Amino acid sequence: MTGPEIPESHPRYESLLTRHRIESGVDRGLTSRQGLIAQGRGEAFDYLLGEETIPSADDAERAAAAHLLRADHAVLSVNGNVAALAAEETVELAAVTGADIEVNLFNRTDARIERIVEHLEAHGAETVKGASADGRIPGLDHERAKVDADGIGSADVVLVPLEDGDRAEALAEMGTTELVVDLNPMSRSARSATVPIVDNLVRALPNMTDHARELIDADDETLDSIVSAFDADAALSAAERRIRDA
Ligand code: PTJ
Repeated sequence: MTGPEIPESHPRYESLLTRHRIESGVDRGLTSRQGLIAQGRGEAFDYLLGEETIPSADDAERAAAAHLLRADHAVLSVNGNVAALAAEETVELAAVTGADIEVNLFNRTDARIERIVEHLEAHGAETVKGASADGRIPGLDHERAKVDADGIGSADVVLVPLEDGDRAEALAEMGTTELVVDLNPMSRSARSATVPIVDNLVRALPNMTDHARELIDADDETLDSIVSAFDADAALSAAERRIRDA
């Protein structure tokens, strides 16, 4: 997976490894070619953030874990970049929090949905939604609006990593609590989120799983207090400050 050309001693080894995973995702028909562009944008922000989980992102990941644990019906949305970068980590977070997994693509094709479902199953997912597409996100054109009625269509909490701003806003307008992972604190996706997580997906998901494991026996009162103590505007400002001061 690493490719022989990346020595572990390289100072940006992790970043190059992540890039290689996206390339391989495109080659395997999991990731769209636009996913390469999204990756490049993400890398630039991650470089400025110091390629680490900043304290405000850790707080957001804890708040997101609390939301997932107290949800009636949580769904983790998976696109082509998420499948290539963090299939196993997604399956693990779903297992710990009891969330559903749904493949939900911006550039939707049935073939890519099918490949991503198989890829997630190969990484241990038992049920993966997204193929039936019998629900709609209101206010979007046909292909981008498709969701499963018993998945994202009826979820009270949805985790949407690396989402297009238009769709993130439309999802938020459905009244669902939206947890967004996006390295750009100025993106419309991050700004429309209940919990914006300004961190690389490859760090954010395992950290959310760690928080969820730690909170698994917490009572509703404790989870509610973590959720209400989280301040989305403060988290976005902290990330923007870190980038500007880089
Ligand atoms: O697989 P599909 O068809 O659903 O398409 C998915 C992409 C990602 C191509 C689509 O949603 C898209 O075009 O997204 P955008 O508008 O390019 O936005 C992607 C956002 O994610 C940008 O703000 C990037 O900075 C950010 N990003 C990229 N890589 C990561 C990331 N955020 C967190 N972790 C990353 N690894």
